[in-house]
Amino acid sequence: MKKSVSTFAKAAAMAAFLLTGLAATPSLADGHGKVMAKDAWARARTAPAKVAGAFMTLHNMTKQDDRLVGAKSSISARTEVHTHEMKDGVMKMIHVKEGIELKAGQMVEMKPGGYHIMFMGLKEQLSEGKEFPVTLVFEKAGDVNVTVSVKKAGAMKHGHGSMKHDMKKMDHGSMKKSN
Ligand SMILES: [Cu+2]
Repeated sequence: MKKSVSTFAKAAAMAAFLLTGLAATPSLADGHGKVMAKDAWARARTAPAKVAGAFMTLHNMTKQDDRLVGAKSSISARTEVHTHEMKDGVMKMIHVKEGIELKAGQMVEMKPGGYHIMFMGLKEQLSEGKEFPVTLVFEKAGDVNVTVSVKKAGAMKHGHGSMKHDMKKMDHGSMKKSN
C-alpha cells in the first residue's frame, strides 16, 4: 500500500510539474523565451515607389544565439535583409547574405542608415496608416511574424536628418563584427 501511495505522490508531482509548465505558457505571448521583433515601421511614400525599407527592433529572449537570415512578405516580389555601408565616400545598400547575428539576450536595432528589411518590386503602395505583415526567418527560431506600420514621412525627422550620426554609431556599436 505504501508503494502505491508513493507512486501516487510521484504522479501528483509530475502533474504539478506539467501544470506549472502549462501555466508558464501564457508568458510566451509577451515574448519571454522567444525571438521577437517589435516597433516595425516603414516610411510612407507620396509618390509610387518600387522599393521600400522597414525598420524594427529585434530581441533575442532565448538562451541561444540566433541569426536573422531572411524575410518574406507578400507586399513585394523580393524581400531581403539589407544594411548601409560607406564605400569610397558613397553610401551603399548591401544585401546581408550572412544575416544579422542576434546573440542570446541581445537587442539589435534596425534603423535608417543601417540594417533594414528591403522590399523590392512593391506590389502595394505604402500609404500612411497602412499595416502589412512580414515574416522574419531566423536560423533557430524559424519564422517570426511582425506587423509593419507605415508612418508619415515627416514624423521620421529624427532618423532622416541624422544619417551621418547613425553611421558613426553603426561603426562603433551596433554594426555586426565580421569575424
Ligand atoms: Cu536596402
